[in-house]
Amino acid sequence: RRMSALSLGAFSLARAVPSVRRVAHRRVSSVVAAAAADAVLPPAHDGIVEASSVHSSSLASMHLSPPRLPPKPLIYLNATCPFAQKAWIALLEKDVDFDATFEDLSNKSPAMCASYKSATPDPESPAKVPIFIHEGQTMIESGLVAKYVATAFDGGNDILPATPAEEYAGALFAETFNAITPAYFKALRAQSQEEVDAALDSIRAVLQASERALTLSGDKPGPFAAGDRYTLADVLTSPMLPRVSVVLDHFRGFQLSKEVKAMGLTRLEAWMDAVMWRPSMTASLARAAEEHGTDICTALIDHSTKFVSWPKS
Ligand SMILES: N[C@@H](CCC(=O)N[C@@H](CS)C(=O)NCC(=O)O)C(=O)O
Repeated sequence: RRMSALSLGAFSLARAVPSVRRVAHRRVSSVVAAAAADAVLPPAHDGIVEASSVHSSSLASMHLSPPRLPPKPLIYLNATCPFAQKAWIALLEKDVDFDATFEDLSNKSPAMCASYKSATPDPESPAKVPIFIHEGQTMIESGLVAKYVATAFDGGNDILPATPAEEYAGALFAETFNAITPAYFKALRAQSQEEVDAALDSIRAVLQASERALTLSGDKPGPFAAGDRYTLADVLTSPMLPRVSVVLDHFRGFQLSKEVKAMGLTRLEAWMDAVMWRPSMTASLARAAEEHGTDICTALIDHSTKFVSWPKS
């Protein structure tokens, strides 16, 4: 079974993803093309190329090389990994000019493995995406990378919380909502209907608690995790939405938006719509589908098949 359309409340993956396809293609694939081309000399930034080419013959006669520009930030991604998408969304939100390498996780590149090895405190850990390299520093762990990106780059949207109160509200929501991740993997890895049902009940409890987290801080405005501004808390939570929605519907018959509606979780429903329509979300999903060579629903389902061994197909 393959789904071509999926809706999360007012958000429809089918509607949103094709509409941003062109933008996503231009933005991210030019980044990837640049990554392939920059092995010798990174593409120059505004104006500097011209300046150095004008003088290249005189520089050559003086045995000088044109000035080398620092390489762009580089991220190792996997198109359909939810953790990688957190770091990816942060880069798109901050409008960072970055190179991206998409990894096949069943056949990781030696460069990715070497980068991970150089950055992990755990020498036994398999290499994982995302890995981010900026100004000579190699960084791992999606939450840390997303926070680094939010802090280190000036451009784009300011996604840092503006006040300690905003930071607290966002973090409370993120901690609460992210309990969905282990429950999601339990639902996929379940070996019986009882285990599936227990995992789905845990997911319902997380959704209920997430609604409470959104309403606890008094009359804080929505629709985002920390209030009326999109912040890191949204970056660190929203990538699980398309997975829970598409993949659990496909394998376990769990319909996220229907459940949220039936449970009357109106703040959560508004949050889901707001974060799913974010251009950084739709663009990264569109690019992921393109990289996978399918529609986004098929891409997410294919990524997750490896976790499901019951019932045998
Ligand atoms: N805690 C890590 C988890 C990253 C992770 O598990 N990435 C998966 C892909 S979704 C991976 O690279 N797995 C490769 C492997 O385990 O061999 C983070 O948040 O960055």
